[in-house]
Amino acid sequence: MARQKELALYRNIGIIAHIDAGKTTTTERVLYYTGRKHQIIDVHDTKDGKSSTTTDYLEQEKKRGITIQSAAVSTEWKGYHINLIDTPGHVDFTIEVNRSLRVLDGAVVVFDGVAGVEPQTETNWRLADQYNVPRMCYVNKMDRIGANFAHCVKSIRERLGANALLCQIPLGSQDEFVGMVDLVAGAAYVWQSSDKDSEWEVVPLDQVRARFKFTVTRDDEWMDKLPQLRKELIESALAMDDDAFMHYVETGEFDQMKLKECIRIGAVSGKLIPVLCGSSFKNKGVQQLLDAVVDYLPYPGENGGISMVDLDGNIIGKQEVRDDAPVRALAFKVINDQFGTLTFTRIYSGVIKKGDTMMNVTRGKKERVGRIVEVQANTTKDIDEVRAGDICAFVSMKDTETGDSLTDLQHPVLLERMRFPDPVISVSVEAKTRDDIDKMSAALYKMAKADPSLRLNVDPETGETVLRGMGELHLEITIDRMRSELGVEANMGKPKVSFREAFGNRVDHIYTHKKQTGGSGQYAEVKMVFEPGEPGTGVVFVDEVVGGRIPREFIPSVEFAVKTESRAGQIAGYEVLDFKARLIDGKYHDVDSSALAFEIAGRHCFREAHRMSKPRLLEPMMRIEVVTESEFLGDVIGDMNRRRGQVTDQGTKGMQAFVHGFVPLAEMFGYINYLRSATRGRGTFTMEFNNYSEVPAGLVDKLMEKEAK
Ligand SMILES: Nc1nc2c(ncn2[C@@H]2O[C@H](COP(=O)(O)OP(=O)(O)OP(=O)(O)O)[C@@H](O)[C@H]2O)c(=O)[nH]1
Ligand SMILES: [Mg+2]
Repeated sequence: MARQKELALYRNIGIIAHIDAGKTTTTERVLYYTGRKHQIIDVHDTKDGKSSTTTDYLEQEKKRGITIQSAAVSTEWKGYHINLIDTPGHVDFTIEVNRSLRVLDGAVVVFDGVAGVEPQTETNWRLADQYNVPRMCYVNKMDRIGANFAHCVKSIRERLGANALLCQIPLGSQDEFVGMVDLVAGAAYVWQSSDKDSEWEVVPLDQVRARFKFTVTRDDEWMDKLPQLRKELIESALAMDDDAFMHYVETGEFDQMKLKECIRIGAVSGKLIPVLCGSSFKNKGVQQLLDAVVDYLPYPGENGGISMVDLDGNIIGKQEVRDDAPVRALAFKVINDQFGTLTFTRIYSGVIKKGDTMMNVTRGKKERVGRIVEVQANTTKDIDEVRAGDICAFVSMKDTETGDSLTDLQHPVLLERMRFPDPVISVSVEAKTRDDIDKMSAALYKMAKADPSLRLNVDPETGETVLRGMGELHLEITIDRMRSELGVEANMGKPKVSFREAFGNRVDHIYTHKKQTGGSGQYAEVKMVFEPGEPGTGVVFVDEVVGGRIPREFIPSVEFAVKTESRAGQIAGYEVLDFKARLIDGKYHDVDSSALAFEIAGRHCFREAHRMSKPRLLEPMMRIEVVTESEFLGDVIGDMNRRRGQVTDQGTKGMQAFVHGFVPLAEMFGYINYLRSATRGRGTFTMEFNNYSEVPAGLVDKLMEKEAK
């Protein structure tokens, strides 16, 4: 079968934002206006458990009114094929944003028109920077009391450092919000009502000032500035094309198509960030947003191909997004539900047909392609083949996990890896009933497989099961989903901080493993140097043995020993981060040396060296934002200091005050209760992992004692 739709008619788009900005509400409108759904369900209508929005369908999402996992849906708009991923805003589920951005070509960043840039907007924006994803901004909730477009644009420019290109200006705000001026088209769109099927009237730009008068002064002032704003838009956009720009400067004329083309060049290259506005809830601006997605965000491959890497992650080449090339695909999400396993996959090049066999290069295993489906609103549609640029789900794949590279059998290669965030908090988990004991480990294993930001450990000595994750909510939801989806009930212990350890000083150490038991003995000697590394450098093993002082075949055993042993440091068994281990010399015996003997020597050498190095304990340091009424700010700051926190910034945000700072996670359990009582319920906070920082020497024992309880 030939290609049905050319690549230029594809858009793979993510919706990202801070919690509650209106991503799911917007997605729901998109599905309605693109004809995928015949009714709109609102997030707050779902708590009865009977209805759900398309993308928030988990019991936990409905109950809490928040998105927990990203969901991919496909739809059509004006002849374009759009794959859309609605992501969660809550920081505990940041893995979902991460993996979505990894496979998307463009993103719509949604803002709450009252709040402007919020902490997770910033985090997600930086993630999109890392993955090089072009984006545009949609200032939603213009109907809310306190909505302030100017404030939002200012925060987009200042806090995100974005070169915001104002393509739309709202017509009024709050209950006066009736539509928007489209500076590109040179016309305003005015809705008759907030009904989902309400039509909009097109008003020529030169009539707008005379026709609209708003009671909020700042809204009204925008109307005076329209001619100037349009001029600015045209100039900034045409600057992308020298000829068009010169022509405009000389004659004052420009071509409308050219203008859009220039905005597209700017947006696709990331030089310009188009800014739109609307109210998804009041059904204003969503169709225009879709038009802008099509007009300004890139099609697959428009920004270049996908990087291929060697086993160490070094880039070895780029694969163009083309059908007539080897298959290159990346699995980015695995869902287990009543239909079985769905493996969501982005295809970068080649064609995959039902019945094909692919290579999972990450795991070195073959995978047969049984069914291929496209997920639409509430159904899945079977398809026979997928091509370069597509996003689809494979049904019932056996071995493929998130982040795995899939290719054809003839041309295996790894694609650039996904980065997974590090879990900072842990809980012990205990099955509720005897019946559940056996089922629990299998169930938790399944949950952890689907969510790479979860880690599962079973202590071999005590048999205790420990689950690590991104935050209290993340772990709570995991346990609750295990109950509702897999029928296994468990109790969670008190959440604990996931500390880390590090080497204090450089240590040179020799360890000799010698054992004589009857017949053959064991003998291995290693001489190693351990040095603390810079944060983020990981565990580096260097083989510096010369002259065959240790036979080649035994060296991997030493490396293996150091790497596995570093998972439990000598202070209290936490993972040891960032160090370099150099194997510089050693001794062996022709008969008594073996891989096992060298492994044992490596393990002991690591342990003793770590102990001797004056090891340091590291704790997760969190970036926090608290927003509350100004009158409570003093108390909140005082409390933050008592929690060993450090304030970096404070100020006002609309009618409220905010404080930014860093606090150790160890001091933050139950913070929500403190904040509620200290601010009479009028304070909110968001907190996310920033870095690992050294625990002050005097506190190590106290913290470890607390943890042991
Ligand atoms: N007034 C107003 N409320 C809105 C608008 N859009 C969304 N909301 C409301 O804001 C709340 C959050 O909306 P969601 O769509 O769940 O937000 P989200 O960004 O998906 O949130 P998370 O997925 O949890 O991060 C809901 O109560 C919506 O009804 C809007 O345009 N105006
Ligand atoms: Mg949502």
